[in-house]
Amino acid sequence: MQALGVHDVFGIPGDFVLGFYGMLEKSPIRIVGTCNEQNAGYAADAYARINGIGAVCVTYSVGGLSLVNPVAGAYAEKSPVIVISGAPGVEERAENLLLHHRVGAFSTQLEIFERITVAATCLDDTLTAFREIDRCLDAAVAQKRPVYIELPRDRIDAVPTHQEVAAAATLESNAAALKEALREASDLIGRARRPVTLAGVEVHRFGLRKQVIAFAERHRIPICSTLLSKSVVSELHPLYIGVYEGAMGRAITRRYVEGSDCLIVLGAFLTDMDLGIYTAKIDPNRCMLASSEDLRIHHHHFHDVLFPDFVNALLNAEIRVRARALPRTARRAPTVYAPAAKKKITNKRLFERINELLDEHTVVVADVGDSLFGASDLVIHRDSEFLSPAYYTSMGFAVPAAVGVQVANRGLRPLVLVGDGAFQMTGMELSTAVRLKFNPIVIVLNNKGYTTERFLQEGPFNDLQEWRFHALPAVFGGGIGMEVRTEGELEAALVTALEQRDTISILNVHLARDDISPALERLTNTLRQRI
Ligand SMILES: Cc1ncc(C[n+]2csc(CCOP(=O)(O)OP(=O)(O)O)c2C)c(N)n1
Ligand SMILES: [Mg+2]
Repeated sequence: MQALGVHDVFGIPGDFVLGFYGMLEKSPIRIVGTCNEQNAGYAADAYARINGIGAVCVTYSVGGLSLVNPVAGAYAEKSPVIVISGAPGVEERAENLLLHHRVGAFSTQLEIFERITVAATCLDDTLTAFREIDRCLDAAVAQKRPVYIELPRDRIDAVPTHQEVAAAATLESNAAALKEALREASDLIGRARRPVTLAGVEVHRFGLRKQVIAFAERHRIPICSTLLSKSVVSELHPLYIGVYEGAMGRAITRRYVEGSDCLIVLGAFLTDMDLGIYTAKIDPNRCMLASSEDLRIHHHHFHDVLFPDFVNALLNAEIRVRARALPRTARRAPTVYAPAAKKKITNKRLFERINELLDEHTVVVADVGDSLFGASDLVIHRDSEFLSPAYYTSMGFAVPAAVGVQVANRGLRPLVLVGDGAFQMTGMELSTAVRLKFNPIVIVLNNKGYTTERFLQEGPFNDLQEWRFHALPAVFGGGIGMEVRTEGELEAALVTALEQRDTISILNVHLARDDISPALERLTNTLRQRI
C-alpha cells in the first residue's frame, strides 16, 4: 500500500482488527480516526480522488457493514478505495462459535463486498494470501474501483511460505484494433464541422488530463465536462465551454454539444445525472465513446483497447481538422458582486458571492441537493478542484469528504456546500477536522428541509428539526460559527472565515424553503410536466 502511495488509512478499531491496528501504528502509515465508519468511507473516497488511491480499515460487520454505502458510491463513481476489515480468526471459525458481530455465515460480509468491489478476498490461507493481496491491489489500480481485503485476526502474523514472484500481469492493447479505431476516429474528427470533446471522470482517474487538454489545444477543439467530472479541465481554459448536463446546464453549452456532428466522449459514463436526468439529446450516430469499459465509434465496437492507450494515440495522431470557427466563449463575463448590506441573502446571490471567493487553493466539496445543482454553475479555477458524489448522490458525503481532502493535502482548503438535511447526516465529522486543526469553510444552505424533494413531492416528510448549526463549535470544542441572514452578514462571515487558518468555520445561511438555484430552476422547468 505504501508503494502505491497510501500514506493514511481512515477507520475505527475493534477487537477483530486491533492486532492489525497495532501493526499499522508501528508502520509509516497514519491512522485517521473518524466518528463512524460511514464517514471513514467517504473520507477515504475523497482522499482517493485527490491522492490517486485511498484506504479504510475497520472491524468486522458493525464497522464493515457501515461502509457499504460509501464503498458502493466509490464503486459507482470510480474511486479506488482499499477496504480492509478485521474478521474472526480461521481457528475460531472452525469451531463455529457464535461470536459477537456475526451475521449468519462467517462469509456474509465478504459476499456483500463481492458485489460492490472489483476484487474481494479473505486472507485465510497463507499459501495464497500474498498473491491475493497483489491481485486486489492491482485491480484497484487498474480499474479505479474499490477492493476488499478481509483479515482473519489469527492470520495477521503470517509470513510467506515461499518466495513470492509478483505476477507480470500488465494488460496490453491489441495493436491492430487500436490502429483501426484510431483511423476511424481520426477520419471522423478530420471531417467534422463542429467537433467537441466531452471529458469525463475517467480522464481524471486515469491521470489523462494533460493529454486531453493537449489534444484539444492541438486541434482547437472545444471541451466540456460532465457534472461528475466538473473541473477535470480548468474552467478558465479558453477552450472550455462548460458543464454539459442536458436541460440542467446552460443553454450555450447544450446547444453546442447537441449540435455537434462529432462528439468525442472520453471517459464519461452517460448517467442520468450527467445528462440532466435524461433531458440531454445526444445522437449516437455522431458520437465516439471511449472509456475503460468500452470503445465505440459510431456503431463500431472495438475490444481490447485500453482507454489510456486510445487517448494517448489520439493525441499523437496526425489529424487534419477542417478550418472552423470556435464557439463564442461560454465563459461569462466576470460579474462584479456588490453586496447590499441589508438585503436578505438568496441562493442565487450566495452562489454569485462564492464564485468570487474561489482561488487555486480552494476545493469545492458539494453535497447532494441544491448544493450540487447550485455549484454546477461555479467557475472552478484549477483542475480537479470540485468534488461531489454527483452520480451516486448519497447525501452526507461532503463534510467527511472535506476531512479526506485535507488529510491528502493540507495545502488545499475545502469550501463545503451542504444542505441542512445532508449536514444532519454526517456533520459531526467536523469534530475530526477540529481535532486535526483543519480549516474547512462549511456553508450550510439552511432552507428548512429537503428542498430538492419538496419540488418533486411536497409533504411533512420533507421537514426537519432546525438545528442551530452555528452553535456547533461549542459542542466540538473548537471552530467558529456564524449566522447569516443578509448579504452584509455574509460578507462579514466570509471575512472572518478566511482569516481562520487553523480551525473550521460554519456559516448557517438562512434561505427561504422554496428558494432554489438557477440550475435547479432550469431543470424543474424542463421536468415539471414529466414529474
Ligand atoms: C443518503 C440519502 N438519502 C436520501 C436521499 C434522497 N434525497 C435527495 S435530495 C434530498 C434532500 C436534500 O436535502 P438537503 O440536504 O437539505 O438539501 P436541499 O435539497 O434542501 O438543498 C433527499 C432526501 C439521498 N440522495 N441520499
Ligand atoms: Mg435543505
